[in-house]
Amino acid sequence: MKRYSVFALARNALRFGPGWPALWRSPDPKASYDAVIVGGGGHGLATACYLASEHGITNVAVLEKGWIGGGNTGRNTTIVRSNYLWDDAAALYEKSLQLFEGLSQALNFNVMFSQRGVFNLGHSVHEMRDIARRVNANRLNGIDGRLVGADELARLLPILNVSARGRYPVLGASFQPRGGVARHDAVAWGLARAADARGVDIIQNCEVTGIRRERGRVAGVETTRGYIRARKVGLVAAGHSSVLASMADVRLPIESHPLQALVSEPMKPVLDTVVMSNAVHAYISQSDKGELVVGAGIDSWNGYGQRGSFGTVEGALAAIVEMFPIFSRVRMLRHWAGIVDTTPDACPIIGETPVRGLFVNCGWGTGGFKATPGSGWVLAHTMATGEPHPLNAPFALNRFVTGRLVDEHGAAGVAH
Ligand code: FAD
Ligand code: PYC
Repeated sequence: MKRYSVFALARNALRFGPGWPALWRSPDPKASYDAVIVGGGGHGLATACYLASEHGITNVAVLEKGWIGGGNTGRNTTIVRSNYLWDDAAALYEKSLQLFEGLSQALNFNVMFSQRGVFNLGHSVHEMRDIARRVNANRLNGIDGRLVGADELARLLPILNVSARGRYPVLGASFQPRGGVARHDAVAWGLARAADARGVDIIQNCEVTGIRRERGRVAGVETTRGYIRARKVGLVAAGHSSVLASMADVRLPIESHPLQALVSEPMKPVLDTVVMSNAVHAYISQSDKGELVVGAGIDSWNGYGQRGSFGTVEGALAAIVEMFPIFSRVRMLRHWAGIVDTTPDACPIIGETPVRGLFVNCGWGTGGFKATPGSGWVLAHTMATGEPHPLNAPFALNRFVTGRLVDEHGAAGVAH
């Protein structure tokens, strides 16, 4: 087996050599497009991909100030699940999970979606009641999930410390078997390749620096590579959304916070599922390379530094070690942060802004990786037809005026 893979590697190296084919072109920007997407993360790429594949709109550019997937898409801990409390949010995340289930086939690109199940732990009677309520709501919505008690958890996860003497004893959990993880880079690369194949121009190192309007509607974007005209512009820039929207005098109820993660040295398989704990601000899975992937809660202050603070990861690791004493001597290799875009109800904002032709898709905060295909699906529909898709209609910007919020802080999975 080992010999085979070494030979296969050598054969491919010789076959492709330095001329390994690029997955997408690198065109110069055109003067004008039917639609411009600002932000080459997973959500922007998915939007462009579905604009082309589902709506036949192919004269599209994705403008990315850095490199494809270099924002939160390439910085997240890749957890995918759809166990949200309220019907509107559950439907949107469940659509995305279903798209994930067919994504490798649809893109002909292995996004390594691994449905290894996701546990959300409860550490108090109050939390267990919330978890039970969420599991019941999920089941009424046809979403898989069940409640697991501490005894069953101890059997399913023998390395988890369920002792009643812990500082935050584990009383039980919800379990979504269809949840899991996917390879974040592959999601971005597969979507980029599919969009490019349909004619979408993916333009990296192209920062949007201004948004021009004419008679109340969007006319185009100023960029570091010149002015580009477009009558439809989608802002899909996660933590930078409010900065971009302000270029068109649109005010978004978004706060940008660093969110951190870190990985350990690789080790033999020891954890075959995903474990999250909102109360202790920590979650963990094991990558296919064997690294433990650990995440923390947000840094509570606003910021744009993609570093994060030491105190936050120290707290997360203390919690991990209490829950998994077996990991107490594991060495952590590297850590980083991404800038997440949090909203007052922990739900996204998707739709047209008061500026005609200017759309936003943001506010996914700490939990938008799982939504990548679903978010692109609904924004593509909204931009193509000028009408929200039924799945994103509840997530319009004006809910912060009408007060029809969809509070998903409990299901968001990461403490805010
Ligand atoms: P991004 O991938 O950030 O893409 C936005 C792009 O816009 C960036 O590439 C940026 O460079 C570009 N941009 C910004 N300004 C401009 C400009 N002026 N001009 C041109 N381009 C611009 N979610 C989950 O579901 N599960 C998880 O396990 C999970 N874990 C996370 C862990 C961490 C540490 C972090 C930081 C986030 C996590 N998330 C998770 C959240 C998730 O990563 C994001 O919600 C999601 O990836 C957002 O995707 P996006 O495409 O909208 O944003
Ligand atoms: O939304 O599931 C989630 C999540 C896990 C880690 C960060 N976000």
